[in-house]
Amino acid sequence: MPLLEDEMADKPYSDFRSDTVTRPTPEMRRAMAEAEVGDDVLGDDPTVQRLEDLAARTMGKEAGLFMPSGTMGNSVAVKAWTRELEEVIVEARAHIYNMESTSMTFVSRVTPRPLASKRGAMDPEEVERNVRQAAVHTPRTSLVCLENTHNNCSGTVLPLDNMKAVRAVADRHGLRVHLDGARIFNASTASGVPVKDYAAQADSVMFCLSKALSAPVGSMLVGPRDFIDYSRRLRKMLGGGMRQVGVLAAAGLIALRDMTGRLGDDHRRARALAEAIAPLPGVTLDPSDVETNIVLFTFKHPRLGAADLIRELKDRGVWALAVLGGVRLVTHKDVDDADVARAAAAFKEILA
Ligand code: TLP
Repeated sequence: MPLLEDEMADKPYSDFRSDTVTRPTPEMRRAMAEAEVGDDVLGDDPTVQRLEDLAARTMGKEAGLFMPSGTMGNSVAVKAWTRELEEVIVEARAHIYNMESTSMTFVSRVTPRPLASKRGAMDPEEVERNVRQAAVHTPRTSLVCLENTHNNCSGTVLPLDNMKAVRAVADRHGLRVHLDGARIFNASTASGVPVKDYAAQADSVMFCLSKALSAPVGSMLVGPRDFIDYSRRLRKMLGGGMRQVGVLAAAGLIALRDMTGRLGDDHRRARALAEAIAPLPGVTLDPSDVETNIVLFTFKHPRLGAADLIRELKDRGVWALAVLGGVRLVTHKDVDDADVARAAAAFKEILA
């Protein structure tokens, strides 16, 4: 297939596993081919610098840092904000706690303190009750991590008021706040709250270019300049110093400039898909809980397990993913209304 043609024109399957599966747009591929580059470890890559500036300005922070992945962005942020013998308050289903291969304990040697929540939003009073002072037996709490949208709560939007209340608790106790905003533009699209207003509740924000925004690789970490300077050293220590990485930053610039405006389509399709499958036997799902692009449901069926359902779907050209005891389908740039119709028909054929 020619390089710049629409790769998704004639697809043999509909891939709902994640919004990470999106292919770069033809504009991205062109920009990548033509990117002005330099050695970014030596501070010479102008395209990376443009992206880091734009990311920081977009979020209302002093500085930005291009990261190879969201996981590294979160790991570096936790490492930069904490010291050993400290504790981090996280929501119990948070990605940073459940799906980043224990990076918090492995890289930062801190203890996570997971708290239950209502659809991703921790109760600020509960957060306050769990703040601990250093003592001979106990770690000191130094950081709170938030996630917006909340992946494992079906892409729910963390309400701005909830974030403000947690921020107030953090301020009362001298804690830092890190926001895993992998899908912060989805949150903003769904709620109408500007991303800067969410970012203002956190000291640092990680957001992904490689998910709903369709860049092939990359995430951004933004925050105060001294935090970013230190994070740059931590990124190098973890092996994330990249050389002529302007070829990737070029796609990231397009992701940030051009790809945030279309997310409402993904949200509409996710809701339509949820409405089609919610009534089917075995599916526990309230379509009104689907606020953005993630449809996540528990599946209990007399004849089929979740793995059987995923296999049966795949046989019909519909790819879904098993996550944290549930089944997940995610909408994104490379699935359209026809893909949603194909998924709905496959579900009905298997379950109705
Ligand atoms: N999430 C991935 C998988 O890990 C499940 C996905 O397909 O949703 N924070 C959040 C909220 C995320 O959803 C993810 C990726 C990350 C961080 C990590 O980003 P990457 O995959 O770039 O390391």
